[in-house]
Amino acid sequence: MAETIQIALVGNPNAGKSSLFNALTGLRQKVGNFPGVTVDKKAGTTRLTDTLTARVLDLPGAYSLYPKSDDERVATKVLLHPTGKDVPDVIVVIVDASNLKRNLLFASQIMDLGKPVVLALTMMDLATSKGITIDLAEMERQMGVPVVGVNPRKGKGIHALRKVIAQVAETQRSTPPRAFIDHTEIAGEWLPEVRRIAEAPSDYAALQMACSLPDVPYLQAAQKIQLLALLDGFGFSKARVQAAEVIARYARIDKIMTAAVVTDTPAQKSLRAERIDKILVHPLWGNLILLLVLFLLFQSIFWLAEYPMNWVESIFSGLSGLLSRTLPENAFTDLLINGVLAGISGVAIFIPQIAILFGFITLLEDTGYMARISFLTDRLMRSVGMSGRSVMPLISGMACAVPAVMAARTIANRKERLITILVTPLMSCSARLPVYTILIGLVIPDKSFGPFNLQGLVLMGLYLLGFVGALVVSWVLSLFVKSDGRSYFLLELPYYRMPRWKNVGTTMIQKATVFVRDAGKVILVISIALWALASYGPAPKEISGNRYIAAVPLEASFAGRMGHWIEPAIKPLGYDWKIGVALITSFAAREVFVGTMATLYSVDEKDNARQEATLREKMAAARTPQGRPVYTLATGVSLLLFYVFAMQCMSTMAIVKRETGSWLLPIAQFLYMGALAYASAFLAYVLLR
Ligand SMILES: Nc1nc2c(ncn2[C@@H]2O[C@H](COP(=O)(O)OP(=O)(O)OP(=O)(O)O)[C@@H](O)[C@H]2O)c(=O)[nH]1
Ligand SMILES: [Mg+2]
Repeated sequence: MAETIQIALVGNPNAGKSSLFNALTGLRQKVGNFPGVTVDKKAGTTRLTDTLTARVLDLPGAYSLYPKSDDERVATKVLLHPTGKDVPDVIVVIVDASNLKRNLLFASQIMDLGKPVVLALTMMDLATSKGITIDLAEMERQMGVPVVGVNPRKGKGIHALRKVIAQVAETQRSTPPRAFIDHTEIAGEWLPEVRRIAEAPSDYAALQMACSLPDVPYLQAAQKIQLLALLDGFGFSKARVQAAEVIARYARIDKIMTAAVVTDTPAQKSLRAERIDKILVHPLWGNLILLLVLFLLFQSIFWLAEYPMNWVESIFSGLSGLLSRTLPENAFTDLLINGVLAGISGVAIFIPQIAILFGFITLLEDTGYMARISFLTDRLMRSVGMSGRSVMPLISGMACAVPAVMAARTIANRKERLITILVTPLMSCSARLPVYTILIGLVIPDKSFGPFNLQGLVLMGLYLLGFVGALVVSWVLSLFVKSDGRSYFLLELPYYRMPRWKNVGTTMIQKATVFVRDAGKVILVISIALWALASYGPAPKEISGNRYIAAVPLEASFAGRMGHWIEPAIKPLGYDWKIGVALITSFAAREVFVGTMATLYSVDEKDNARQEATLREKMAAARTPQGRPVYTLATGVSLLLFYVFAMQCMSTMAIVKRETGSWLLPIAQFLYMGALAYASAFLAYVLLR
């Protein structure tokens, strides 16, 4: 049987760790061109040789062994914890060759922990175009650990890396003969004593521990007390030791670079990037371009998606027609067509739009533009109590709030992080898109003014509204949440890179599939339940014997009664009882609204000629008992606003609980968003009626 070792991929943010992880394991961990893409650890396996396999751990990026934010903490925990299932046998440090000096700082700290280390140099292509030549053999001699050049984007050097890792694992040869710097010199006489008490595996591990006290999770309280007293006696100053450490490391790194690195002509590539950035992060032009980019995004969600959406729509209505003609007429057929198929088709239609949305976001991330957006908006964000770091969570909230809330881990300041988590679900996520589209199609005329399509503009308006809502709420919260010190915003602007079109394509397909699968599961369950609730109802008093009867009119069914039950609460917003049912079911997830509507209208009209009409046609034809259209401008806008603001997503609440450790925040979020939703929907209905 093959032996299995454990390897950890660590390094600075945006150095290519996840790309390398994907190249090694064949998995598809998210990759993007900005620091802080990965915020949690992820494991995969790779075969190193015929007899050796490895469990590979992809980790969030970190700048040093002294973590400042939660994502960095995930990485350093794996490096420093002496026990646990993630303890690596070999550490692979990913070093960005185009940013060698800063990357080597972290690498040298890791080497001094005393574990077998391999350096994998990525971005060699970028370094070359910046005029940097690295002598890998000399580098290896100088560093005292194996150095391998790789390009995970192109799959180059991966085989060599596997072999080196296997050799290191088998011979343990790469524990460097001596430490990178002289720790006794920068520390003090306390070092051996600290090492003994803390049972640290190396001098540097002991020094690192001393500088991190009392925040060292794997030490016992008694050890900590002993250590603190000891250090106190020696007049230990953390700031002085850390400064001395960095100076000593850079001094040696400078020597190594003089020996192994040649830099000629000033970099063409970086000059070009600077010129582009002069415009793209310019206070005026930069913001105008940003607006234009967002505008194109929303217009194209309508333009590009229109045809594929029509195809999907006609496929499903054709299928439903075919099934109802060929299958025998019984309750099962009814369930299949009016419950399941109707519910699924309701969401499936939105696959093209969701794919386009994800494609666009991937493009922004892949090219490096996303980091520019956070740079541009830092001032705005700061003025409302967040920081430029909050922009990445907010923008990825346009796709889905669940990963977005996790992305807030990169925010080191606690206050800014909490506020960001609280307001991120206000960003319009892809699950709202189906609701927006169907309601916009119903109540907003399909008119164009020159290049502007009215429906596209309204859609953009809804997204902007969510964003503005997030800013306003953040500002209000910042008055209440206590701050733990001033924060500063440091973000590297990554190089511009050509997007990898294959990545954009696969992300579109993958995300659309996940959306259909996840939404499909919920909708399947809910639409079956709903079909039963909508098709059956309590028996009227005059029929005795049977307690429930089938084929009641929809209004008299269980679902109908449920809708009527909450009608008093939603009447002031202009909603009828069918919308009421959809509101209730979509508290599980927003897109369920469309599935519910599809099932309700399908059950309601199963015996008449409109059976094969699309959901939108059925909704457009819906009338109140007084004979007026249900979906007027007032009702439509009111409902749109409700969906902009309401927290209708169990998954988001669960993830907020996990990230903050208590139910307090998700409940607060649910309440404030609900109040905002109800108030704005009410106002819109009253004003537009
Ligand atoms: N030119 C070039 N680009 C690369 C190379 N390796 C990775 N990239 C690109 O670098 C960017 C960052 O890659 P990731 O794999 O997401 O980096 P990461 O280290 O996981 O980043 P975080 O998770 O944010 O810490 C992506 O745009 C990759 O396509 C390389 O060798 N050359
Ligand atoms: Mg990553």
